[in-house]
Amino acid sequence: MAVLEHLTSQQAIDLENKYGAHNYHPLPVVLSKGEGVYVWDVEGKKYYDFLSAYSAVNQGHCHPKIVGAMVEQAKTLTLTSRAFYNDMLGKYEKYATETFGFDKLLPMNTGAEAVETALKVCRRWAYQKKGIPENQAKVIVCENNFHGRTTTIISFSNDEVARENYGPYTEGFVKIEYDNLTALENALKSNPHVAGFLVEPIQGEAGVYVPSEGYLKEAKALCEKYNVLFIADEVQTGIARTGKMLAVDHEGVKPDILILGKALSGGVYPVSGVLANDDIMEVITPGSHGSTFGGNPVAAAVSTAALEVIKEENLAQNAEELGELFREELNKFIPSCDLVVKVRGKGLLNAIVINDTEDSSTAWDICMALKENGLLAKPTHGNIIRFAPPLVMDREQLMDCVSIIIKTLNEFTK
Ligand code: IF1
Repeated sequence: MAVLEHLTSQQAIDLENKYGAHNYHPLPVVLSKGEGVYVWDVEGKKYYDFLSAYSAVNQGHCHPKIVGAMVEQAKTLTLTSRAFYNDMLGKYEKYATETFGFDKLLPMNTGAEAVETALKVCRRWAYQKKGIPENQAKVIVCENNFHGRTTTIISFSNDEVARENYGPYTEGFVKIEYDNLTALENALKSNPHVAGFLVEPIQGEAGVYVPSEGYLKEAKALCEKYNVLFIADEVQTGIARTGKMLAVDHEGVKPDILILGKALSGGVYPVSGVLANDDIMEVITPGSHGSTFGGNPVAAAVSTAALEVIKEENLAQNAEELGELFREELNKFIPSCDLVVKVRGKGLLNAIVINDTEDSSTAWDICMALKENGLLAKPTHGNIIRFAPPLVMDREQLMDCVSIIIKTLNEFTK
C-alpha cells in the first residue's frame, strides 16, 4: 500500500495499532480535515469538535491567520537554534510579555517542558534568592493534578496509570488537597524550605474541578506571606478558554510564574512558555537551561498570530457568554434526566457528571453515541465528560450542539 493512498477509517486505525505504540485509547474516529469548530472524518462525515485537542485549538481549526503566519515564516526561516539570534523572537517576546504583563518570557515547545522549566526556575530562585540550603527546596502540588508526562512531573502525580513502573521518582514535592487553604497554610507553616506552590486554576483532568471562589486569591496571599512562588499552570485554562485571557484573571491574581502552552499556538505548532518578572527570571543564565526548538522563528510567528486572533475576535468574551448559555441550557435539562448529575465549569471549559461510578464505561458509551450524532467529546473519567469546543463558535452553533447533547442523553436513557 502506498503511503499516500486514501485510507478508510478502519485501515487508518489498523495501521496505528500495528505500527504505533499503544499509549492511547482513542475514540474510533479518524479525522482528516478541520475548519473552525468542525472536523471531518475520512469518510467525509462532519462533526462538532468538543475537545479542541484538549483546549489547544481555542482559535478554531486551521485558523487562516495563524496558518498563514506559519506558512510565510516556514518559507523564510524555520530554525536557527538559540546559538544565534533570529529576527522574530525578540518581537514575539515583547508582544507576549506585554500581553500577559510580565518582564520576561522563556520560550519552550510543549506544556510539560514549560512545567519543568517553571520548576527549575523556582528551585534556582529558592537557592539563589530565598536562601534555602542546597537540595532542600520543596514545591507544594495538589492532589489529582495533571501537569504533563515527564519523569519529574509524574513523580508528583497520583494517577497510578500515569506513574506505575516509571520510578525512581523525583524528590522535593509535597502534595496537599486541592481547594483547601488550611492544607496549604499547614504545608507552608510546617516546612521552612518551601520554594513554590504549583497549581492549576481549574483542574482539567480531575474532571473540570473549579475551586471555591477566592481560593486562588487566598492561596496567592498565603504564598506572599511565606515568601513562596505562586506558579499557575494555565496550559489548559489559559488563552481565553475560561472566559478571561487567563483563569487567574477571574480573581485578579497575578502569578509569580505563569505557564502557558496548547492554545498559545492555536494548536498549529507546539509552542509553550514560562513568564515571570526579572527578580525571578534573572536566575536563568546562559547554559543553565535551553531547547533546540524553543523560541524558533516559526513558533514566534505562529504564537504572535494566535494571540492576535484571541484579541481581534474577542474570544475571551465569547467563551464567557457561550459558557453561561451552555450551562444554563444544560441546567434546564438536567432535572428531567436521571443520567446526568450536574454540569460544571467556567467559560467554555465544562464537564457533565454522569450518574454512575468512576470506573464505569457510561461516559465512554455516551461519547460513542455523541459521535454517531455528530459531536466529538472525550471522557476524563468513567463518569465525567469534558465539553470544550473551539472558542470561535457562535450562538446558533452552540444551541445546535446543546440539542445534539440533549438528544443523545435522552436516547441513552431509553
Ligand atoms: C495527554 C488531560 C487535558 C495540562 C496542564 C501541562 C500539560 C497539560 C494543565 C502538559 C496537558 C493534556 C495532555 C494530554 C491529555 C491532556 C489533558 F486530560 F490529561 F488533562 F488537556 F485535559 N499542564 N494536558 O493539561 O502539556 O506536554 O501535553 O503539551 O494525552 O497527555 P503537553
